[in-house]
Amino acid sequence: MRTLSVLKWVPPFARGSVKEFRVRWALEEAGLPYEERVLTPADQDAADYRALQPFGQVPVLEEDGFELFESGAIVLRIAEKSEVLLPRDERTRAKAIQWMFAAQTSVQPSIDQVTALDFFYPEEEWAKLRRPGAEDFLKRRLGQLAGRLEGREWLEDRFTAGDLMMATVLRDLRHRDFLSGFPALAGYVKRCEARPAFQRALADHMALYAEAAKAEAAE
Ligand SMILES: N[C@@H](CCC(=O)N[C@@H](CS)C(=O)NCC(=O)O)C(=O)O
Repeated sequence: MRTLSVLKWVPPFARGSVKEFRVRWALEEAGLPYEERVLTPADQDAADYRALQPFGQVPVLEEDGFELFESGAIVLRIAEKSEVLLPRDERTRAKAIQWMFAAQTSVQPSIDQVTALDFFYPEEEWAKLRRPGAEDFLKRRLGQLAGRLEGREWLEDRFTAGDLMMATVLRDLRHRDFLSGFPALAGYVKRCEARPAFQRALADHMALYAEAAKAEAAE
């Protein structure tokens, strides 16, 4: 029995970016079935959930009485069970794990700076002053990553969990057209999104919010 914690409601901009999504995608790539544990805000605050995830966040993956939080740690655990995500060769595995860390620590922060301004502080004066610097830094990072992907299909010689993590990070920019300035990145994200496992995971993730989306459209 395998259960993934998910949020009952998130605002429209977050749909498709909630950190449980990358775990769903990894589970689909690995062919591992799972059920959802759907959390309300009260569930997130409840002592039993805080015991599993001290910050009350998703995802938590529960597997046969073993619980793990942090999406990166969970994806790595799943990847260790599937050659689709982590090659057997020890050095090739290390490279894939290197990219998982790079996505979360070298790329994600530059994206988070911009998305925080866009989603949470769109009109604040201080945010308007901060935006050009944050965007310049982001474009520099994207340019460096695009350099790596120029002429390559994946970050290494084949798709791995490193690509899965990098693609979920880059997708956080889809509300703006940053990637169109970097064709190597835009094409890379499209290739990742075309994977059947990605499509299945996204459909299941978005199904959670289908009712809310209908109600919002009717407003
Ligand atoms: N570093 C954590 C971050 C998890 C996280 O930020 N989860 C968000 C959704 S994307 C969440 O649960 N937010 C609800 C909250 O903080 O109350 C991970 O990657 O698992």
